Amino acid sequence: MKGMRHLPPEPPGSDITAESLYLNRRELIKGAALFTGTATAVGAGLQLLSRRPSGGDGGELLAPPPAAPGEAPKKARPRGPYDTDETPTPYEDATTYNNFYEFGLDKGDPAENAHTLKPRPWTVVIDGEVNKPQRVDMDTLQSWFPLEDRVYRMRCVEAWSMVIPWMGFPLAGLLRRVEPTSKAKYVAFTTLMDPKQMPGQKAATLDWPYVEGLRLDEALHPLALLAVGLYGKVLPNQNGAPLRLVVPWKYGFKGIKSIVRISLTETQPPTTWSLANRREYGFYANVNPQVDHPRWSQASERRIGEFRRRPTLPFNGYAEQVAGLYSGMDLRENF
Ligand SMILES: Nc1nc2c(c(=O)[nH]1)N[C@H]1C(S)=C(S)[C@@H](COP(=O)(O)O)O[C@H]1N2
Ligand SMILES: [Mo]
Repeated sequence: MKGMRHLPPEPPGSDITAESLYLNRRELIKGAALFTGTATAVGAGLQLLSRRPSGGDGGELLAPPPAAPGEAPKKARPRGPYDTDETPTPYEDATTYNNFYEFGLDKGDPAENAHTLKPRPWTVVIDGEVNKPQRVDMDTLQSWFPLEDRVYRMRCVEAWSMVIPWMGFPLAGLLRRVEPTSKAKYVAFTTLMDPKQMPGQKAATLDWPYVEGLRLDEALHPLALLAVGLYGKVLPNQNGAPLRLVVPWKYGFKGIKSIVRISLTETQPPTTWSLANRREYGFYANVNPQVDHPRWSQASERRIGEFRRRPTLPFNGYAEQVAGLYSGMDLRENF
């Protein structure tokens, strides 16, 4: 129903502040032990998740458990060229404070409701402007690529942020495998459409299924990741199991969850939040502290677990790697 469209698609500034303050208080109570625990759980996950049997219930532990208090921390893998050394957000927060409107509009809804999603068996279609279209089982797709750990900042357009240790493989590897034709200029992504598994799709909050897109050169950038896990575990349903996009220099809504289709196209594909409100959400959605959202400032953000707001960085701190993709473009125009 079009009448829903003028509702604020994402919570206005006042709600953001209130929710984040609540989380900050909880973090204080839980104390610092959890932080070190999640940080050490990140390493070693690569090999473990690679040889994991099929089927993910989201709770399956794929890395050694974090060191107990007093125990020497497990040796972490060396930091890769794309990793931030910032402290990962506690697992508990990254998996209970989510945006996944297919399961409800409140941050706690996805963790509570996403058990109805069945991430296996799962088929992914890769088609459009490619020489080798595929219709492939998720486990087969995953077996094509070695899994990598990537610790990325994530900045939601609502002005909160997290640091998440993902596991996945570069989108570029998949795209090269299917051989884009010379006509391919964009990559379009589609989330599962199934109101039985995703009850939020029964409501007209957004145009379903959720769709997203990237320009082909953006999609080929080594930072663009298809994630199948986080914190050394299989991706929980609420985080977009079994396959979700991560583009850390863009606002979080570009990171489409529970992907069933990846299509290469000649023209710029529609994207869900631009369809909902094209004045507020553009196609590019690069993190940009100089271009405010019409209803709130993007100059700073609240890192979940911290008290003070911190300045938001151009391209979410990845300018050195990605700014060249946009040379000559007006980033106010193409927000
Ligand atoms: N299919 C789908 N993908 C989605 C969303 C959604 O509602 N549906 N929300 C987006 C938004 S706004 C954000 S900030 C991130 C949140 O990812 P996380 O819950 O894993 O932190 O997912 C993005 N991907
Ligand atoms: Mo978001």
